[in-house]
Amino acid sequence: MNAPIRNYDIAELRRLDLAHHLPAQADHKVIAELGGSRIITRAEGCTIHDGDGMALLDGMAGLWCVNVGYGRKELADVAYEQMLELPYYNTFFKTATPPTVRLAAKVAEKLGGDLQHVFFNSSGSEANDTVFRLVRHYWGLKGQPQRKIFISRWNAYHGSTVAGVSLGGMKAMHAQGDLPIPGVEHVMQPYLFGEAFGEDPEAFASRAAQAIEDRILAVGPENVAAFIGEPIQGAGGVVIPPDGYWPKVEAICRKYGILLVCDEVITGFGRLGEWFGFQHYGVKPDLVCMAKGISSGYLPISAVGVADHIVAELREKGGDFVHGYTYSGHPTCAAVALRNIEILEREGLVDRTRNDTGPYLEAKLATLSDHPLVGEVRSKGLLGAVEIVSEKGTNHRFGGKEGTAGPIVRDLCIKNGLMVRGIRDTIVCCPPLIITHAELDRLVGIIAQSLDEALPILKAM
Ligand code: PXG
Repeated sequence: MNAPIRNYDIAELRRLDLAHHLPAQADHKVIAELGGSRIITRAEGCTIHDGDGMALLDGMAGLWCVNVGYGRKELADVAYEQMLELPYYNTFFKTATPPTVRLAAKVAEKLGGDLQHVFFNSSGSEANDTVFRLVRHYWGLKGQPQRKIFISRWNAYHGSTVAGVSLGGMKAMHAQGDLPIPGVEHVMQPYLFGEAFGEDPEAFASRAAQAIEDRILAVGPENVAAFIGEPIQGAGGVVIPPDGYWPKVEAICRKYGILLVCDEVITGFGRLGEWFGFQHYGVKPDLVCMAKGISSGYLPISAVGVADHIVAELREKGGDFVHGYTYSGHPTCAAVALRNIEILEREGLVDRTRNDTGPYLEAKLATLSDHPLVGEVRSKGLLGAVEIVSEKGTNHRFGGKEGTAGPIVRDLCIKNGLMVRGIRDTIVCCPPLIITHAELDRLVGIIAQSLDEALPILKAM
C-alpha cells in the first residue's frame, strides 16, 4: 500500500471546505450540519483513503469512472511528458495535436463499423450538448429543420447542463430552473422491477419500446430528430432493460428514419464486458456519447462518436458547425485517455469483466437474494444493483415511498468500509475493472452485513 505522501490538517481543510467550497449535487444544508465534506486524500487500486485514516473499498470507481483503478504511475508520467512538450493547443484554427488525432483513431477503432469520427469535449454533459446541437444541425443540412424533437426516457441521466438536464428524465432536476427546454419528449423507462413488477420481461420490453413509437406518432415522425438512451441507466439506479428492448428501439428508429443516440458515459470502456454497451445489446447507434472511463477519470475528457453518414453530410454541404469548446481535444487529456485505453487493452480488462469478474459479481450478488430486505439483485458486467423492499416478494418500499431505506443502507455500507451509492432504495455498485475476487467478496459481504444491520432499524420504523 502506498504510504501517504503528505500530511494534511484535516480540521483546517474541513473548515475551508465549509467556508469556501460548494460541492457538486449536494444538499448544502446537510454539508453545513456535517461541518464540511469528508476529505478524501489518496487512493490506490480499488481503495480510497480519507483524512481521518479510514480506508474504503471504492464500490463506485469514483463516480462510475476510475475503470483502471487508482495510482497508475504511467498515466501521471504521460501527462507530465505531454505537458512539457505541448500542454495545450486548440482545434479551432484548422489545427490538431498528435494525442488528439491518435485518440480519435483509437476510439473509432473501438467503436467499429461506420462510427469512424470523434468530436471531443471535457465532460459527459458537454458530450450530450454536442449531440443536441450536432443532431439539429444535421437535420438542418438535410433540409428537414423541423426535425428538432429528442425522445428520451424518464429517469434517464444525460448530464447537468441545460441540455443535459433537459435530455435527462430526472424530475427533481427539471424542477430546478424551469426545464426541460422545448423539444424534448420523455417516455416510460424499461424499469421492470420498479414499474412493472411481475410482468413478463419480453412483453414489458415490447410495451416500453411501443411507448417510444406511440410518442413518435403523437408528435409526428417528421418532427423527430433522435432517440437518446443509456444502454443501462446508471444514475437512474442501474436499470437493466430486458434483452429484447434495445433491438426493438433500434428497429423503431430505423422505421421512422430517426437517429439513435447511445449515451455510453457509464457503459463505455468495458463496464459491461464489451468496449461499449451497444455492442453488448447488438445495436448500431448513429451517435455515441462517452466520458468517464475514456480516461478513467484521471483527467476530464469526453467524446461523441459520429457515424459516417452524418459526417458525409457535414462535408458535402460545408459551412461551419459553430460548436466546440476551448478544451475540445485537449492534448494532455487525450494523451492520458489514450494510455488509459492501452492499459485496458494490455491488461485484458474488458474480457476479464465479461468472462470473469462480471459473472463473479453476478454470482456473489445472487447470494443476497434470500435476505429479507432484498427484492431483486441484478447486474451486467461490473454494474450491480440491490433493490431494498419492505415486504419480500413485492416491490413495496419502507414507509410507502421511495428513498427511506436506501440512504440508511448506504450509510451503513460506508461506515463498514464500502463506498456505494444509494439511489432511492437501490444500492448500486460500479467498481474499478481491476477489482479482484477477494475484493468482490468484501464488497458483497459489506452489503450483506449492512443489510443485516439495517433490518432492525427499518422494521422499527
Ligand atoms: N451521461 C451519463 C449516462 C452519465 O452517467 C453524464 C452523462 C454527465 O457526465 P458529466 O461528466 O457531465 O458529469 C453522466 C454522469 C450519480 C451521478 O448521481 C452520475 C453522473 C454524474 C453525477 C452523478 O450517480 N453521471
